Amino acid sequence: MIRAYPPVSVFGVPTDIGASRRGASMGPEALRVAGLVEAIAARGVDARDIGDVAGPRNPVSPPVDGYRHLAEVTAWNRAVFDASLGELRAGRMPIMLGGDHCLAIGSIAAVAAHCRDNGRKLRVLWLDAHADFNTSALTPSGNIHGMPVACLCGMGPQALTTLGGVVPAITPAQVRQIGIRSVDPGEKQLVKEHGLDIYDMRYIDEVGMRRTMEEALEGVDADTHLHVSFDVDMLDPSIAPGTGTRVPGGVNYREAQLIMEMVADSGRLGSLDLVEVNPALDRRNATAKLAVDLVESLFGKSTLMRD
Ligand code: 6HN
Ligand code: MN
Ligand code: MN
Ligand code: MN
Repeated sequence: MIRAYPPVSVFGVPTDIGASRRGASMGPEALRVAGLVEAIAARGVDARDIGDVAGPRNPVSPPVDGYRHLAEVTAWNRAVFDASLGELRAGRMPIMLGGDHCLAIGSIAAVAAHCRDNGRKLRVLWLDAHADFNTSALTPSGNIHGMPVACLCGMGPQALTTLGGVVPAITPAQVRQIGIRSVDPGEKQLVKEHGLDIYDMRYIDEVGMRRTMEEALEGVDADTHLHVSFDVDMLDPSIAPGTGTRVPGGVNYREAQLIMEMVADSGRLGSLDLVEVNPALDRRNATAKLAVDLVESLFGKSTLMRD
């Protein structure tokens, strides 16, 4: 299948500011070393590495009022918002290399703003072991990488919920979560209240990844911008050990490929986050290499004879 992709701009966000485990700050370099930009270019896409955005150092301090490093998280997310929106306005597809998952607040707020400006629909595929729907009152850790979906849906500190100007940036109805298997007790309640659409591991076990993806992509049409937010801890830790919050029982290699292949087939991929790669916990860059392999599929490389 021949598909045309818009030109791509890859940028790194070297910080672990939203996590308590250090090391995701090294994710962008690990992904570059694994050949991410070259792999996308090899798909016939105009792919450019525009370097890293900058932000404050990690002060490694305890949570205050339920948030760890709120001021620094805000600064990093402003930088991500600006970079993402700049690339979108230039007609390019932003690929944000984290960094931890709190950075999706900035990238998705930018995508939402861009979709509003252009009258496009937005669908967010949240690929993760976690729902990332905590609030300061519910969080067991104070880590803001456990809160981005809630923040984007208008629940969170004002500095983060207002990042893109319009509050909420997105609604739960625009989100589909896949691979989920670790949700905190209070978070579970909030997820139910807001009707977040979650395809958890049990659902994937029972109906299979093909039907899961068909359902997650239902309604995606020519007017839809598809944003994929890929937290590598969605993958089973046996194939993706290099990440800070590993949960057993994750998505296997073939299921992950199928996710990416079906997104590619939709032809609607508009932006991507690649987050939570932690080289300090990895084995010979295996997790970054696997992420690159999956991104190739996202850009239409099929393991079958469909190229
Ligand atoms: N991630 N639910 C846990 C917390 O601390 O809120 C884990 C969050 C992990 C976040 O992996 O992006
Ligand atoms: Mn996450
Ligand atoms: Mn996660
Ligand atoms: Mn592949």
